[in-house]
Amino acid sequence: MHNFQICVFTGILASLITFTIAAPRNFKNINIDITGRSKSNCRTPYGPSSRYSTGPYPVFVTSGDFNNDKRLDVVAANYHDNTVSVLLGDRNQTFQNQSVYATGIGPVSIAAGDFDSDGKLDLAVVNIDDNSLSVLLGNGDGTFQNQITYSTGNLPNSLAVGDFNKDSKLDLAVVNHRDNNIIIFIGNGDGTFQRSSICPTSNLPIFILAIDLTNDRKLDLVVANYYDTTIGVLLGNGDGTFQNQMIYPTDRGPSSIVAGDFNNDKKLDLAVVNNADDSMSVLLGIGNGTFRNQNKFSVGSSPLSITIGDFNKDTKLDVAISNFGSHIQLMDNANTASVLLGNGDGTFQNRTIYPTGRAPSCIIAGDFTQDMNLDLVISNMLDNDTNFLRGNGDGTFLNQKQYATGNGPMSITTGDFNNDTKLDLAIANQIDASASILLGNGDGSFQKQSNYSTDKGASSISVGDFNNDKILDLAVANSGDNSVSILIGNGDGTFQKQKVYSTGKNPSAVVVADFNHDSKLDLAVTNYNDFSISILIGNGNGTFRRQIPYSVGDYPSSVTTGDFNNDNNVDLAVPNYSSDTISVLLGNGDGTFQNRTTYPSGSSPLFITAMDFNNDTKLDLVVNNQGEDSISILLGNGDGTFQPRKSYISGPYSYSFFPADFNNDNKLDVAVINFLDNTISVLLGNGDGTLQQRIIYSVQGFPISVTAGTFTNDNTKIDLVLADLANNNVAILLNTCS
Ligand SMILES: *[C@@H]1O[C@H](CO)[C@@H](O)[C@H](O)[C@H]1NC(C)=O
Ligand SMILES: *[C@@H]1O[C@H](CO)[C@@H](O)[C@H](O)[C@H]1NC(C)=O
Ligand SMILES: *[C@@H]1O[C@H](CO)[C@@H](O)[C@H](O)[C@H]1NC(C)=O
Ligand SMILES: *[C@@H]1O[C@H](CO)[C@@H](O)[C@H](O)[C@H]1NC(C)=O
Ligand SMILES: *[C@@H]1O[C@H](CO)[C@@H](O)[C@H](O)[C@H]1NC(C)=O
Ligand SMILES: *[C@@H]1O[C@H](CO)[C@@H](O)[C@H](O)[C@H]1NC(C)=O
Ligand SMILES: *[C@@H]1O[C@H](CO)[C@@H](O)[C@H](O)[C@H]1NC(C)=O
Ligand SMILES: *[C@@H]1O[C@H](CO)[C@@H](O)[C@H](O)[C@H]1NC(C)=O
Ligand SMILES: *[C@@H]1O[C@H](CO)[C@@H](O)[C@H](O)[C@H]1NC(C)=O
Ligand SMILES: *[C@@H]1O[C@H](CO)[C@@H](O)[C@H](O)[C@H]1NC(C)=O
Ligand SMILES: CC(=O)N[C@H]1CO[C@H](CO)[C@@H](O)[C@@H]1O
Repeated sequence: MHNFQICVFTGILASLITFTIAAPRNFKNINIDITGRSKSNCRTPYGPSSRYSTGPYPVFVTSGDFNNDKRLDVVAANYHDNTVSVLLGDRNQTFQNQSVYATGIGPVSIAAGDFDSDGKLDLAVVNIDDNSLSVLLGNGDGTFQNQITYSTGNLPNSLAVGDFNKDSKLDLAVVNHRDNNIIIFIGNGDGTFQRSSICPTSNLPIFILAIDLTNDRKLDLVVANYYDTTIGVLLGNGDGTFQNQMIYPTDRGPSSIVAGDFNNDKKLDLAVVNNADDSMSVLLGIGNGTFRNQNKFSVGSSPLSITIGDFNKDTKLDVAISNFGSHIQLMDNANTASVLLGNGDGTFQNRTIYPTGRAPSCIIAGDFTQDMNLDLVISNMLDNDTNFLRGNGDGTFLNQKQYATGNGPMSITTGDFNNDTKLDLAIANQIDASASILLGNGDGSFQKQSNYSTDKGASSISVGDFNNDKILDLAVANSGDNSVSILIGNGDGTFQKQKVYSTGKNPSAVVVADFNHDSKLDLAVTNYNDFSISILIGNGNGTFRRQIPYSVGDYPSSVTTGDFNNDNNVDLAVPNYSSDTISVLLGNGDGTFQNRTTYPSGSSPLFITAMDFNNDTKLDLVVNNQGEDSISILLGNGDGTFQPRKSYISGPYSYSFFPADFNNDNKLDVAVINFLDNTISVLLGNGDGTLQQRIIYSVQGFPISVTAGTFTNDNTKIDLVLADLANNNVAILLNTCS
C-alpha cells in the first residue's frame, strides 16, 4: 500500500512504569451486590467476531446484494493478487466461502452499482498499479463476467459512483493520487463508460465521496487531500461537471470521509478520519455545501476507514472506524475497530474498541444477519481475511464520570459505610498515605471525598466487620511502612483514627476471611519483599494478633481466599511474579496453612482471584499475566488441585481485573484494566470456564485498580469503578445495558 503514509508510533511508554509493583488489591466483596433476579438479558453492541478468508492483502470491502436473495453480500479487493473476493451472505453461517474474479494490477477500491441497467449489481474497481478501472458486470446470481478495463490517471486509489449528469445512468468519479485530480467517467447505461471532465484537487488526494450536500438533487463530491490536511468540497452542476473545490482544514492525513446528519438539524455533516493524527474531524454543515470548523475526537492508532450507522438504535448517528495501526504493537489499539456513539448534537461519546485482525484497512456497516441490528465487516490486510462483528444493537459502560481522590489512588473497594443501602467507595491513596471515602448517592454519582490518614504507601484496601458491631470497617496495607492500618467504621460514613499492626516487608495486598472458625474476621497480607504472607488473627474487637508468616513465591502482589478442596477451611492462592507460577496454600482451619503447591501461570502474574467460572461449584483461579498482556483461568478440581491454564488476550500492562456478570446472562465475565493504553477490556464468559474475545473501552489516565458494583438504584446492572493514578481520581463507568 504505497500510497499510505503509516504513522509509526515511537513509544515513550517505558518511562511511565517507574513506580513499584505494589499492586492494588481488594477482593473480598465480589458479587455481594449482585442481587437482581429480574435481570433482562443485555448484550454488548458487537458479539465475538468471525473470520472469512479473502485473497492476499484485502485492502477494501464493500457490500451489496449480488445474487438478489435480499441478503447483503460482501466483496473485497485483494491488492496482492489482483482479484476481488465475493462472499455471499448465507443464512446459516453469515457468509459462504469466497469466489474470486480477476481485476487489473493492484485493486484498492470498489464501487457497486447497476451500470448496465439490468437490475443486477455490477462492480467497478480501481487498480493502482496499472492505472486502470475494471468493470465487472454481475449476472445476478453472485457471479460476475470478465472485466472490461479503462485507463485512468496516475495512481487511482478511490472511486465513487452516482448519476452525476442526471440521465438516470450511473457514472463514476475516480481519484488519481499522483495527478491531483478526479476524472469523471460518464456511464452509457449499458455497462460502458466514457472518460469525461477532469477536476483538480489539492495535494495527493486519497479518498472520494459522492453525495448531495446542498439538497439541490445534484450530486456533489468530497475529496480527502492527504498531504494537504484538507478536504475539498466540489459542488455538482448536475451535468457531469463540478465547481472548483472549497477547502476545509482537517488534521494530518485525512483518509476517509462519511456524510450524515450528526446534529439532527436536517443538514448533512462530514466525519473525516485523520490517519496521521489518530483522530476524527467532524465538520458540521450549514446546508449549502459549506461547513463549520472541525470538532476533533480521538479514535485509535492510524485510522484508515470510517463507516456510519445508528448502531445502538437511539436515532442518533454513530460511526465505526478501522485502526490500521503502525504494526509496532506497543499500543493495542492498533488492529482494532473503534465505535463512537453519537450524542445527536454533533459530538460523540468516547470510543469503544473491538479487536480485529492485523492491519484493518477498511470497515463497512450493514445488517448482514437480517436481525435489524447493524453489523460490521472489516478487511484485515495482513491476515488475508475479513472480520465479521455481529451487532447487538445496544451499548454498555459509557458515561465515564470522575471523582477526586487523594494523591496516588492505588486500590478501591466498595461497601455501604453509612447504612443507607447505597454502595460507597473506599480508596487507598499511596502517595499521600490516606484512605478516601466517597459516599454513593444511589444514582451512580458520589459525594465529595472525606479522607483518613493511613501509614506510608497505602496500596491495598479491604472491608470487613472487625469488631462485630455490624458496621463495616477498613483494612489498608501500607507498603511503605510494613504495616496494616485498621479504620473502625462509625456507621455514618465516618471512621475512627487508624490503629496500626506490623506486617512483613512492603505489604502489597490485604484480604479478609475467618481462617480459624471463630466467627472473628482475620487478615492475610502479602509481603512483597519478604516473599511471604502474614496471617493476622482477629480478636473480634477490632484488634489483631500477628501470626507466623508463610513463605510463598517471589514478589507476591495479591492474594485470594476460597475453599479450594471443599473441606470448609479457607485456603489461599498467591501469584509468584518472577517465576510465572501461582502458589496454593491449603488452610488447616486453625489459622495455619499447609506447604504450598505451585501451578504455572502466564508471564509475570500479578493479580489473582477465585471464582466459579464453569458453574461446577468448584472454585477456579483467574490471574492476569502482566508480562504477556493476558489473563489465565485455571479450572479447579475441587480437591485443592487445578487444571492447566487457558489464557486470553486482555491488554497491555494490566494491574488488576474484576470478574462479575456484566451482561446479565448469569455467566461470569472479566473486566481487565490496561494501564498502558487507557482502556478496559471486557471478556464475556461463556459459562464453561472459557472467555470470549475482549471488547475494549477507552478511559482516562492510567487505570490501576478496578472494582464493580451496582451504584444506581436499579440493582441489576453492574457498573465499573477504576482508580486513575494519573489524575488522582476514580472514574465511574455506568452500565448502560438495557
Ligand atoms: C497473505 O498473503 C501474502 C501474499 O500472498 C502472504 O505473503 C502472507 O503470508 C499471507 N498472510 C497470511 C496470514 O496468510
Ligand atoms: C441452512 O439453512 C437452510 C435454510 O436456509 C436449512 O434448511 C438448513 O438446514 C441449514 N443448514 C444448517 C447446517 O444449519
Ligand atoms: C470453505 O472453506 C473452508 C476453509 O478453507 C473449507 O474447510 C470448507 O470446506 C469450505 N466450504 C465449502 C462449502 O467450500
Ligand atoms: C453558505 O451560507 C453561508 C451563510 O449563510 C454563506 O456565508 C456562504 O457564502 C454560503 N456558501 C455558499 C457556497 O452558498
Ligand atoms: C482530604 O479531603 C479534603 C476535602 O475534600 C481535601 O481538601 C484534602 O485535600 C484531602 N486531603 C487529601 C490528603 O487528599
Ligand atoms: C441500618 O439500618 C437498618 C434499617 O434501615 C437498621 O435496622 C439497622 O439497625 C442499621 N444498622 C446499623 C448498624 O445502624
Ligand atoms: C480485644 O480482645 C483481646 C483478646 O480478647 C484483648 O486482649 C484486648 O484487650 C481487647 N481489646 C480491646 C480494646 O477491647
Ligand atoms: C513444609 O516445608 C518445610 C520447609 O521446607 C518442611 O520442613 C516440612 O516438612 C514441610 N511440611 C510438609 C507437611 O510437607
Ligand atoms: C449453574 O448450575 C445450576 C445448577 O447447579 C443451574 O441451575 C444454573 O442454571 C446454572 N447456571 C448457568 C448459567 O448455567
Ligand atoms: C473521553 O475521554 C477524554 C480524554 O480521555 C476525557 O477528557 C473526556 O471527559 C471523556 N468523555 C467522556 C464522555 O467520558
Ligand atoms: C512457590 C514458587 O513457585 N516459588 C518460586 C518463585 O520463583 C522463584 C524464582 O524466581 C522460585 O525459586 C520459587 O520456587
